[in-house]
Amino acid sequence: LVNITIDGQQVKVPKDATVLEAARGIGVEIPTLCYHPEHRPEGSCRICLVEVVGARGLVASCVFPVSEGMVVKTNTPDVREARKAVVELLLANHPQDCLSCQRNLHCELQKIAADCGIREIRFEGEKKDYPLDADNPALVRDQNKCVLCGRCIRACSGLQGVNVYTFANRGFNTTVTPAFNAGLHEATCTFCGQCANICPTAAIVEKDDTKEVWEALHNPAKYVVVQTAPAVRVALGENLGFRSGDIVTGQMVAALKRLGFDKVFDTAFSADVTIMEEGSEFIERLTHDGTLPMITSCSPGWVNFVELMYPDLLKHLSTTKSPQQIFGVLVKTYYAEKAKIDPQDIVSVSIMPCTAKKVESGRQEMSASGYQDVDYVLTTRELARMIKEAGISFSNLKTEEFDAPLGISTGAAVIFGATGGVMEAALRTVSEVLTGKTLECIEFHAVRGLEGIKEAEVTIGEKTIKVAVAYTLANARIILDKIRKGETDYHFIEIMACPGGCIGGGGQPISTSPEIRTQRMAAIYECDEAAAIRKSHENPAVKELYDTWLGKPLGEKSHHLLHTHYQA
Ligand code: HC0
Repeated sequence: LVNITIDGQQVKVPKDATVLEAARGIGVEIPTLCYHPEHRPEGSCRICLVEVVGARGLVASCVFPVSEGMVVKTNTPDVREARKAVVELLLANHPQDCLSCQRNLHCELQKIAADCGIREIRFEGEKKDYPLDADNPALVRDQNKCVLCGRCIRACSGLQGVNVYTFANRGFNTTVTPAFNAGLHEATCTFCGQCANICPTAAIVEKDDTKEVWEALHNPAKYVVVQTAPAVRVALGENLGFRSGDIVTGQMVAALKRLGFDKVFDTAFSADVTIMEEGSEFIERLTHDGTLPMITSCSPGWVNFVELMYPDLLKHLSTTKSPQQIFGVLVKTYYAEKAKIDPQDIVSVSIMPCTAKKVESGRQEMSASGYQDVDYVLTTRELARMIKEAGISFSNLKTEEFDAPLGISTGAAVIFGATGGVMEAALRTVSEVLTGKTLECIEFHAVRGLEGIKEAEVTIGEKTIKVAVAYTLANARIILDKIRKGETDYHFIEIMACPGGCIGGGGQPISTSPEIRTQRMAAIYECDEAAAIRKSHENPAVKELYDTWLGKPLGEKSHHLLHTHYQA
C-alpha cells in the first residue's frame, strides 16, 4: 500500500492502483469514456484529467499510477475547465440528435456532458458523414456517433479474441472499423454484441425490431406468441426500476400480456426439450464411439465462431437446435396442431439476452416447420423499451404465470441462462437416464461460478465423465486449440459466447460488470431452487410432447425438426 492524498483526504491504496481507481475507491467519481474496469486502460479520451502536484500539466488519471506521498486534486477550476473543453470538443463533432437516439437517457457521453455542467458548445466543430453499417440482422454501427474510446476494440479482441475492430486513419479521420472498412456482415463478426454492450454511445446498437413486433401485435389476423429466454427474467428489471439480480418473471409475463401477445410461453420449456435431445445425443456418442468431446451448440455467437474460425471441429458440436429454435419449430407444428391454428397466421417472437439470436433465427435451415420458425427476436433492452412505450407501470404489475403447455418448465432449464447451467441440466438428466437411479444430489457445484474455464469429473454409474465449461470466445479458443492438438480427454463441453453465459449477453441491460453478473447468476440459481420440478426429463409438458407427438428423443420426427447442421 502507499499513502496518498486525494482532495484533502489521506488514504492508503494498493501500490499498483491508478489515480482513477484510488479516487473511485473513496467515492470520488472522475468522469471518463474510454476507461472500463474490465479492460486495460488506454487514456485515450482525456476526460479523466486531474491535477497531481508536481506533475507537468494535468494528467489522465486512468493511466497515471499512484506513488507514495502523491497529492491529487480532482476538482480545481483548471481541472473542471479542461474536462469541459474536452467534452465540448467531442460534442462539437457529435450528432445532436440525442432526443431521438436509441441511447437517449442511457448514453455515457450525454451523462458526462450533463455532469460536467455543459450549457454551450464553444467550438464550431465539423460533423462526420459516414454511412450506417446496417446490412446484418443483429447490430447497427453508426461511426458518426463513435467517440473513439476503443472499448469495442478491447471487448472484441481481449474478451472474445475475435479482433473484428481496429482504429483506421489519422486525426479527424480516425475511425473504428473492421478491416478494409467492411460491414460487419463481411467481417469475421460472431454478432455476440459485446461491442454494443460496452459502447458508451449509440455507435453500436442492436438492430431494433420493435416496429415489426408492434405491427404484428396490432394485426388482428395474426396470432402472436412470445417466448422468453431464461436470462431475461433476472435482468429486465434493471431497465424498469428494479435492482440487478431482482427476479421479475411474473411482472415480465404480465407486461407481455398487456402488450397484447396472445400467448406468453417460456424458452425454458424448449430448453427442457433440448436436454432430452442433447442428453440422448451425448449418451449415443458416448456408448457408440461417436465424436467426443461433444460440445453444446445453443449459444449462436459461439456457433458462428466455430463456423468462421474452427470449421474442422464442427463435428464436435451437438446437432441439437438451441431452445429458441426448438421452441420456434414446435410452436408452428405441435402447438399449431394442438390449438388448431393455421401456422401461417402465427407470428413467433422471442425475447433474448442476445444479439446473435437475431442472426440464428434467420438462418436458412431454421424453417423446418415450413415457415421461418422464429419470426422476430427482441433483446432484453428492446422489450424494456416496448414496455415503457406502452406506458406500463412495470413495478406495479401483479405477477402472472406463463401459459400452458409451452410455458411449463423446470429449474434445470432456467439455469441455462448462467455459465455451467446447460452442463448441469444435462448431467441431471444423463445421470438418471444412464443409471436408471434417482440422483441423491442434483446440484453440480463444480460446474457453477464465474471462472472462465471450469473442469470437473463426474461419476455416472461405472463411468467417469470429464467435462469442461467455458465462456467468452477467447476462452473457447483455448479449449478448441487443445482439441485440435489432441491434448484433451474431455467427454462433454459447454461453451457460451458471453461473459458469465447469457446473463452477460450482448442484448442485456447496459452496463454489466462482474458484480452485476454475480447478482444475475445468484437469481438464476434462486429460480432453480424455487422450482417445483428441477430435472428436464420430469417436465410433464415435455413428457406429453414425446408421448403424444414426437415419439422418442432422436426419433425420426426429432431428427427432422429438432436437429440441425452447420456450415463450414
Ligand atoms: Fe440463452 Fe438459451 S440459455 S442461449 O444462454 O441453450 O440467448 O438466457 O435463451 O436458445 O434456453 C440466450 C439465455 C437462451 C437458447 C435457452 C440455450
